[in-house]
Amino acid sequence: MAASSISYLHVSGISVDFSKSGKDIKSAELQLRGVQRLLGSDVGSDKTFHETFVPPMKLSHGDTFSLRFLCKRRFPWQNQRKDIDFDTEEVFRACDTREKHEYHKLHKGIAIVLSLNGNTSTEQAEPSASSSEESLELRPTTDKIFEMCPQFRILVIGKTGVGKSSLINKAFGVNTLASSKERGEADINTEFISEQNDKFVLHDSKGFEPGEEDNLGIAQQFIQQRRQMKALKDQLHAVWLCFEMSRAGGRLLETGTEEFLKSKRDGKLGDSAFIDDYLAGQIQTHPWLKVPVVVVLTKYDKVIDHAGRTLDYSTLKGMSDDAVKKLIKQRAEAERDVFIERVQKDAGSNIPYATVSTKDDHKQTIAHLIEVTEERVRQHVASVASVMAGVAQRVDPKLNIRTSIECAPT
Ligand SMILES: Nc1nc2c(ncn2[C@@H]2O[C@H](COP(=O)(O)OP(=O)(O)OP(=O)(O)O)[C@@H](O)[C@H]2O)c(=O)[nH]1
Ligand SMILES: [Mg+2]
Repeated sequence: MAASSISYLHVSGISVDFSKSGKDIKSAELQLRGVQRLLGSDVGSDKTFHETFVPPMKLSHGDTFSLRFLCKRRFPWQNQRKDIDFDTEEVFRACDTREKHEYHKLHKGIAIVLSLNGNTSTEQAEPSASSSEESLELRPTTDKIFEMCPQFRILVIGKTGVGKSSLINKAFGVNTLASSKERGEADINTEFISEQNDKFVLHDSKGFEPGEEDNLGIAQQFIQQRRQMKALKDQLHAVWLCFEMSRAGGRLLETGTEEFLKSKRDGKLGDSAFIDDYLAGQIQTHPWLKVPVVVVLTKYDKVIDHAGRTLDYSTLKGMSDDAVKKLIKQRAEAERDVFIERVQKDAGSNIPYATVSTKDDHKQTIAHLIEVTEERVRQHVASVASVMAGVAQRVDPKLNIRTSIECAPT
């Protein structure tokens, strides 16, 4: 079968081996058609990591597809980013010629293997079918999150007008939220329950604006209280920390936000000194304590608009529309990277993030945020299950101390 007859490929996984590169990679980011995926949460001492994509990522001809590595250096300020571009057509050809559907790439000693779904080679481009499939693929789906959580409880933090309600509406398809308290009394403890989906519970915090510093302590205490609740349905399954880049750009983050991110990085979101005494050293790494915070950069369409409006048109002569679009995208991404680097300075480089827009032509950004969130929720639910199993077994005394502290009611 000729490569040109393959309309798209499914990329179902990636393996990276950097043991022979002399580099120390701490995380990676895969970019496909402007959608990013964080990789490397399991970077092992053997200097390899693997990631499986469920559902697989769809790769079409002409897609921009790249991998970015963040490498550790001796000093944090020497951290380095390395970008590797994939030649999409080469990936298609590899799938066509290899018996095993894999694409291998070696870049300065870093061995990368993409697993490609074997059943894609005979799929024929059918314009109407492929466009409906496209919209299906891009339709954000939160089904898996609701399957994992008997009740999905999310805390959304962000300034007034940042786009929290619009985002919740788009992502979860809920727009009428009944409050557990009388109007006017709403605070972070108020449960907003969706009238369309009673498995969805929202807690809202207006962020840590100057003059509202108390909100930081309140949010930390709230997260701590929820973490210690025994029933999975009462726990907090995700925190979305929302920023509007176009408004925050150029300024430093508010002190409260910085502190929140630092406390997240240090595993200290509400941890008591009592736990610190007992678990010194282990606390940072225990997954139970990894409050699933995702940094959400809202209204990304405005960042793209701004990047377009501020182009120097005299330099664009002779460029195709596609080349100009690519340039605008690169400028927007550069702005995003500056912002994210600032956030990572406080939160650590492994903080997951997503850029979103609620505009209809940016649906894939919401789908990506849901994917990132789903991954974190899965880790959280699995760690709760393992701690509960530890309590039930009462085998390992060290584990017992840890689990009984963690499960203790407030
Ligand atoms: N351009 C653009 N506008 C957006 C986007 N999301 C929301 N908005 C607009 O931003 C304004 C504020 O959005 P909301 O969703 O009400 O913001 P909020 O964070 O819930 O605000 P509070 O409830 O006051 O805390 C509305 O006019 C929205 O239409 C987006 O992705 N792009
Ligand atoms: Mg709102």
